[in-house]
Amino acid sequence: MMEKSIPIIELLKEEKGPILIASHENPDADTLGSALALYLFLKKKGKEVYVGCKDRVPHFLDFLPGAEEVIRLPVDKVFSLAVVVDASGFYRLGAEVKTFKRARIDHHVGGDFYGIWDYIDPDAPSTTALIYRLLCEWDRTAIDEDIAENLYAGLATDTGFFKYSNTTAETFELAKELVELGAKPNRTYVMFAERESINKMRLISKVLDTITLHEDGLVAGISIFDRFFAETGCEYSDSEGLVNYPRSIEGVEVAYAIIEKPDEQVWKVSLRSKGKVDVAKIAESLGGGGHKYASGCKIRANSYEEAMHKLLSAIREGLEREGLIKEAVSQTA
Ligand SMILES: [Mn+2]
Repeated sequence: MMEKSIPIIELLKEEKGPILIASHENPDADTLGSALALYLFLKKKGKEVYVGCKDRVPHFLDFLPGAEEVIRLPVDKVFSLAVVVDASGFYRLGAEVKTFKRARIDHHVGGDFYGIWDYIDPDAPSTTALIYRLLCEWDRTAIDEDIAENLYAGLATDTGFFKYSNTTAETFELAKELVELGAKPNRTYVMFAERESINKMRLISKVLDTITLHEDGLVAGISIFDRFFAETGCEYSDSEGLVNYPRSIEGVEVAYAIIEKPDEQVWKVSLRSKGKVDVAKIAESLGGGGHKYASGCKIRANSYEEAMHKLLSAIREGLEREGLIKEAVSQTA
């Protein structure tokens, strides 16, 4: 491999002050795995480093090495440098951070730019893939089992355990290297897929009752009302990944999950594409963002019906853009 210089490495190497590595709110394995891997590595390098997240580490991520060291944001401390990982900007932290310098490591398209130190590659299958590249350039021998486990967790989950269209030969190459460095694929899978609670099963049951098809079966979605959490003893984080149920239906191109968030007075939406439709564009038209195949946004509306109307209109426009359905005008003509 050619010698590359990644500016963020120089910035981190030179940093003498306190560093914060921050994951986005409602963390998933890629953001937290990235944050923890970088945190553990920098700690080994003798840096004064902290790893932070607005939310408590959810049950499904509590096995990630170093998870118990995550501090809850916001904090009073003023950092010299803060790095946000796997997020399109600091606004995705959901908490204020006091810092002199900001940087971003991410694989989302678009988003905020903080300077030449930002390390962004939308072609990377996961942000942990970028962190791995970065750590290899710095000192591959410092990547221990715990770091490898965090990196592997982000790679495995962001590729749907090597099933999604972002899975390439390079993804397996990377997975192979991480396994050689100590990641344990079976353990990771068991931790993610076989630690569900009975409450979560009851939540899934309620959510599956809401499955609806639209646009002649090209679109399917679920609605998750706030009362479902209280009724089943689940938390908001238990809704993570449920969008894969409507996605799994034959013929569906776009899947959505719409989740009531009364505390923020919004409806949170997750969008998934099976390949033909760019759901990042749909999310952007609603003020959100993401990748071509996975994106999200928040819809402000006075009622569920109003939120659904906004969402389905935006999805319809997305289908029209790809020529999957004819524009409404020509249909009525
Ligand atoms: Mn990611």
